[in-house]
Amino acid sequence: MAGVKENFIPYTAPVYEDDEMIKRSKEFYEFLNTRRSVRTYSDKDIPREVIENIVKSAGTAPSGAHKQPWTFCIIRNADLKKKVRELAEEEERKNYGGRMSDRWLKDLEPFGTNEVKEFIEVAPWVIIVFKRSYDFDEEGNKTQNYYVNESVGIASGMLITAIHNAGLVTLTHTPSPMNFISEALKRPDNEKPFLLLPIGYPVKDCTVPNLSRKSLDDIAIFYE
Ligand code: IYR
Repeated sequence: MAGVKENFIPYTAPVYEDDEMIKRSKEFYEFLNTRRSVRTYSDKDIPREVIENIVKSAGTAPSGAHKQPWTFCIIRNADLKKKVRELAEEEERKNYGGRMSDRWLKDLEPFGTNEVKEFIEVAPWVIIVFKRSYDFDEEGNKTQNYYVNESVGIASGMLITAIHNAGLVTLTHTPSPMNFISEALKRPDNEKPFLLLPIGYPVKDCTVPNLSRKSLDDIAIFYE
């Protein structure tokens, strides 16, 4: 039949009245606005099922041609966390010790970051998000993925949101270069490390930098 596409199924999204929509969107914003990047973690464990649900949430992200070009490496093993920490710190020592420009180091001063990445070892779980630059079909031929950075960036945002929703905290750590992680986790050549996120509870008496967020006027332009 004209206009009916094969392989399509009916879909209905939840629908709310305007008042309810305003309330829900406001509450969700207020909830997300309580999220902070946390650098100091408690070692209190989190059930694996929570981590599984968080990662499944990230896996609902849209992706170019629905290729889902991501792999989430999820580490609880203490030896592996220690190894990743050591290797990350080795790279970060080079970054903070000269690879980053003076201006960059100055921009980071308010956050008090440095080459010490204790959170990788202390947080009960560490997720390393990999992007799959390409894939393989059943015959082993290379297949293409599309908008890989956009897709994996969106999935990572949803991962962070799911972590916050569970009442847990995280931080996006970007050790650079990250090739050491591929080796440590024995990942294949088509996967490239994208982000490292510790997941846990904040340490008791945790503090975060006193930051403010840009206002709506600063981030949005309406064309009505
Ligand atoms: N990758 C380093 C440095 C760093 C860079 C930025 I931009 C930050 O917002 C925070 C840190 C690190 O993870 O320490």
